[in-house]
Order: sequence, then structure tokens, then C-alpha cells
Amino acid sequence: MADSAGGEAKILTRGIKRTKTDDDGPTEDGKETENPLLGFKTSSVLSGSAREKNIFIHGKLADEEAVVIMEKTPIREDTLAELFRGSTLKLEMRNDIYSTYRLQAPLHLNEIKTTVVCPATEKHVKKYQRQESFLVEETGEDYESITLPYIKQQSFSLQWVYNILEKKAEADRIVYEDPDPKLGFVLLPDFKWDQKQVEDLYLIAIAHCRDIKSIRDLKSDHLPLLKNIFQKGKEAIMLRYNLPASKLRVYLHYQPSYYHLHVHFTKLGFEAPGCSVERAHLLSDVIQNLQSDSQYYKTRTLYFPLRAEDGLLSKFRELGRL
Ligand code: GTA
Repeated sequence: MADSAGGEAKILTRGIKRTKTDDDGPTEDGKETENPLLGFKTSSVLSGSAREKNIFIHGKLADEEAVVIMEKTPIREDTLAELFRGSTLKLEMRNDIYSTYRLQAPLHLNEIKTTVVCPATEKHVKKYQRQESFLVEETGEDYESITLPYIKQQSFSLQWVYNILEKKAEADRIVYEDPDPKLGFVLLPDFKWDQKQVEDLYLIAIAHCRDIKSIRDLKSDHLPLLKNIFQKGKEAIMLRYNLPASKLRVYLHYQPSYYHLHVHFTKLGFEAPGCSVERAHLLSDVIQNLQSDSQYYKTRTLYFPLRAEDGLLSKFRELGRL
């Protein structure tokens, strides 16, 4: 894999992690930890889906506001034999050729992916709450006069992003890094992905440069950075997960939740939250648009959904833009 100018690129090659079994020693990300949810007190269920098998809960952890997200993980083909062999079955009903059971899987195949945000701000609580969405039309001028002042005041903290770039957190999860300060980036699993199967592969590439908030800031000067992320991100995913570029959806969000340039790499066919047309901008389109017009994202009207309780939506409403 080629290095970018001035930077030594690093790649770590490993396969998809298999499930930790009782015989395995401790792993970096599978280590036992004290249960922070012991004292969790539920205030309300923010949202959830029986089909997606997840639940978003607002509550308190030792007097601090918290959001807990729980999600049942996919059933993996490579664990089927173990699941059939190691589970107990309870018959629910039998009718002709049909029968249904309750299967109790071995503990390590029966995990619930759990994400804790604590202390959570009111903005976090609203982010995970089920709300009606409205499509907003934002001209280049609207961005300067409405959106930019709002995001300067109201955005989520970027501390987690800086922790990754400075190797203060998640350093052991990095899949690839190009450390060049202008063209470089860190590629690592998104925290929504449990890395157990490629079917729902989800990585993010976080740029080392800190002055690009979103696609609105992109100009043709940034093409070398974007092309570097695109090319090396795809190569690193091929090397680590054996997934070719033709199986990837590579895109940026507008609006993002976190205003520091990052690119989403997900498996084509996996419906990641936020991959719909009103929010996701394919990196290949972004590159082509900037090649045709350096000011494309500064001047174009962009469309995106905002949720009913989003403060930015109120700003557009107050100015009669909705
Ligand atoms: N590796 O600490 C982190 C981290 N944080 C705080 C966020 N991300 C992180 N990744 C690592 N470590 O894909 C990831 C996010 C997201 C990306 C930021 O960074 O998972 P974005 O700026 O475009 O923001 O991307 P986005 O897409 O709005 O954020 P997010 O969190 O994906 O929310 C979109 C919707 O996805 C939510 O409203 C919710 O419906 C759903 N969602 C969020 N988290 C989960 C979850 N854990 N499980 C299931 N659904 C979720």
C-alpha cells in the first residue's frame, strides 16, 4: 500500500474477530468489566424497534444523565454448528410439518451489543428520541447565516474524535492510519459495528486535519485528501476484510452529528442508519462535483432531514424557511 507524501502509513492485518469462547484468554475489546448498568435507573424509552431488535433508553447512572442503547446482534453463519450443538430447545407448538421453539443459546452466542453515553446531554437524549422528520432546503447563504452560527454554538463535543486521532482511545481498534497531517486519516470500526461479521461492516475514516466541519467546507484544494481517504480506505478494507470496493458504500453525511471531516465505509446492502438519499453523499460524487466546480458545496442548495425537536429546525422555522 502506498504512503502519502511525508507520512509513514500503517496497516494492521487481521481477520474478522471470532466470538470469544470460555477457552479464550482476555482480548483487548472483550475484556470483562464491572457492570456500569447495575445502578441504571430508567426514565423513559426514547425509541426502539421490534424489527431491528434494539432499544434506546434514557435514564440516570449515579445521578448523571445517561442514554443506553441495546441491540441484539446478528446470527452468524460460522457459529451455526455451535449454536445447534450447544443450545437447549423448548418446544412452543407443533402443527403438522410446522414447529416453533425457544432456543437458549450458549452465553457467548447470546450477546446484546450495548452502548452507554454518560454523562449524556439533552442533545443526546433528543438525538435518540423517536421524532417526526422534516426536509430542509439550505442555500449557500442559509448555511452562512443560519446553520453555521448554530453549529458553532450547539454541536456535539468532538473530544472522542480527538481522542482517536491522538491515540488516547480506541488505538487498538485502528485498521489503517495515514499520519500525514494534511492528507492523512485514521480508519477504524464505527462504534455501531461489533466486528463479528462483514455483513454489517461499518468503518469510519477520520481526517487528521481539523478545519473541515462538513461537506460545506470542501473545495477542490481538498481533492487530494478525499482521494487519499477513498483509495487507501478501500485498499485497507480489502486487505483486512477481503471486501472489494464494488461491495462498499462510501459516503459522508450532511448534516453530520459531529462536525469534523469523516467518511462512512459500510457494506453495500447493509442499511446503516443514515444511508438514505436525503442524508448520504457518495464520496465518489463529492469528488466529481468538486472536480467540476471548486465552489460546488459552498454555493449549492443542499437538502437534508431535521427532526422535530432539533434546534436548527426551529431556526429555519423562525426565519420562515419552512
Ligand atoms: N469508533 O466514540 C466513538 C464514536 N462516536 C461517539 C460516534 N461514532 C463513533 N465511532 C467510534 N467511536 O457513524 C460514529 C457514529 C457515526 C459516526 C459519526 O461516528 O456511530 P455522523 O457525524 O454523520 O453522525 O457520524 P450520525 O450518523 O448522525 O451519528 P449516529 O450516531 O450514527 O446516529 C444516527 C442514528 O443512528 C441515530 O439517530 C440512531 O437512530 C442510530 N444509532 C446511533 N447509535 C446507534 C447504535 N449504537 N446502535 C444502533 N443504532 C444507532
